[in-house]
Amino acid sequence: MNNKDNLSPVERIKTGSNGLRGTLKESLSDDFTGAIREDDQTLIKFHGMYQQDDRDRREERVAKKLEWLYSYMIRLRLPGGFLTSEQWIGLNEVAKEHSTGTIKITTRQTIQLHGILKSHLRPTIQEFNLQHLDSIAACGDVNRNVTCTSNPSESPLHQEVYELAGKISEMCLPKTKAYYDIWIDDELLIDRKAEEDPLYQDRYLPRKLKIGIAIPPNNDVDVFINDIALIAIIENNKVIGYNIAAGGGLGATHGNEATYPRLASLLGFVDTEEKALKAVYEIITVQRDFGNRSDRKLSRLKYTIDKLGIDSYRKEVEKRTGFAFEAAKEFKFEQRKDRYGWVQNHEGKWFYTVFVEHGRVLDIEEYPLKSGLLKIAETGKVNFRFTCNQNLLLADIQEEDKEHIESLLKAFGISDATDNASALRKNSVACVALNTCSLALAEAQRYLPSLVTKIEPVLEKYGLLQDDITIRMTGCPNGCGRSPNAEIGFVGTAYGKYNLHIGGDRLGLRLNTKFKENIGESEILATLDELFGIYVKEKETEETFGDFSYRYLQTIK
Ligand code: SRM
Ligand code: SF4
Repeated sequence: MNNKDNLSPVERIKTGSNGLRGTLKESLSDDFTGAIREDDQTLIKFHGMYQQDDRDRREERVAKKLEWLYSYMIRLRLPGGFLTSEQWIGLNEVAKEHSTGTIKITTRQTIQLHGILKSHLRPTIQEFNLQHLDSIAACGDVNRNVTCTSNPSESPLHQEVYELAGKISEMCLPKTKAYYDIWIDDELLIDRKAEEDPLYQDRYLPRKLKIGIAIPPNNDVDVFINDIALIAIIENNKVIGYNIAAGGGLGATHGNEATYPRLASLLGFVDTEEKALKAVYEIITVQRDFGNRSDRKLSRLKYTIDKLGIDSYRKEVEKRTGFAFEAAKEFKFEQRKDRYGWVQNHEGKWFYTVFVEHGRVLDIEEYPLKSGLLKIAETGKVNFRFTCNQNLLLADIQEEDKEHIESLLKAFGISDATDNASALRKNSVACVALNTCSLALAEAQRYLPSLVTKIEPVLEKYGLLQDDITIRMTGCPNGCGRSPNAEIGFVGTAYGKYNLHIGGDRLGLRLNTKFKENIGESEILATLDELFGIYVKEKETEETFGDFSYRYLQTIK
């Protein structure tokens, strides 16, 4: 447990925040600046928002003696990543009125809007509220958006597992009503008793916490990167329980050897949903009580587990739940990618997975994706689901509506864009990075598409264009685009420079290793050319690029 004298400044901000209210109301009504007060910048995260600035315009603003161009990003809480068509239409309206207009699908199955000015924050949240949407706890030192295998056609049991994602999200919501108080209803009276929070108390967690649920054989959620990972175990077409793992997380800091990416370790199996919920709850309370509150770089659950040891952690959880984990059950993942195009589920409903490059839903002259999706939503015949690979599914389409949806997909170029993208492009993920992310050292979502265009001819030369190689890029080592468990991972080091990592596996079960440091585009292309050449010559039958690279790395050590 923590020494009270040695707490990080964020700890003081949380405990002194009056239930996450701080001085947010005062900050919002200060018209002299587009920013909010420093402590409130920490608290606003718990309400699903980040203060950011347009980094492309910093120099221009400073030259004009203006403050940076501050704006806010809002992230929705959408456990399992689901919106009705009505909500999608509402989201389009909000994006148009209050943000840059681009709808960003994140790597955790939800939506972000960027570029919202301070004066637009309350109207944005109020309009979301009318759509029954909120951003509570989408960021901050609490449980984040709970992810769940996205494609319902994958299993008749999807609904049950998806509902568990919602239950976990509800169970882990902070009890404070500050969100409603600040953003929606000025008149709300603070009821301290009702706001008592046995899970988070008044100090919340030492750091963010993430939970994901996978339904084998699909690991599209990259389940082992989560602080808490649940794997549905299915026998005779029934969910018989969940394997539970803990301690995943991908972030690290350049030059700080004490930080590292890690995949979750299996704790064991529980045979009921009730036990799964209880286990999740107590894994969180152990992290709350034992996590590092002095050094935020070492405060994620993965470090607590490595400090205590997995067996001690398990024992402490079992002491609190009152039951023991059973030995983990066998399971097998067979794929991590999204199933693009049409698939039909056991009830005869149709699903179409749209390829959305890096989750950016916008209109560009030659590709009006956003208008097309809006038109499709306006039919009222689809639901929207989001994937952890930053794509979206048009879901629950009846047989009689399929032809109409198909014609709209064609008319707006959406099915062509999905069909014609190379396998490498469809397996690419990039984080936001510049121009909004304050931590970015290099570009990611604005650069990876053009880099892929340059890698494609290299792959073609070796007959690999349709190989499902996963390629991921992040603008810094925090891993938001999950580059540490890609077959090819790029990690930004400086503008135009990246560390190149190889050797991750295709299913998300092995982290990659740094192969080249701080290289620019020409060296990236030359290195990949050489590696692909060796791969086609030396690979074993059916060996993926990731598995080959892993083996290759051992031989050149
Ligand atoms: Fe992330 C911080 C964007 C998924 C690890 N992440 C950030 C911030 C908020 C930057 C900041 O703190 O100021 C980025 C905002 C950029 C922007 O302008 O929007 C940001 N993270 C994202 C998103 C939007 C990337 C995307 O392009 O999709 C993803 C939003 C997910 C969501 O909906 O909740 C996103 N972030 C991830 C993931 C992947 C995942 O969870 O599947 C990771 C790696 C897994 C993990 O958590 O370890 C991730 N983000 C981080 C970290 C490193 C945390 C650590 O403890 O190691 C930071 C930095 C931090 O927290 O200090 C970070
Ligand atoms: Fe920003 Fe780094 Fe996350 Fe990319 S990986 S969004 S650059 S924090």
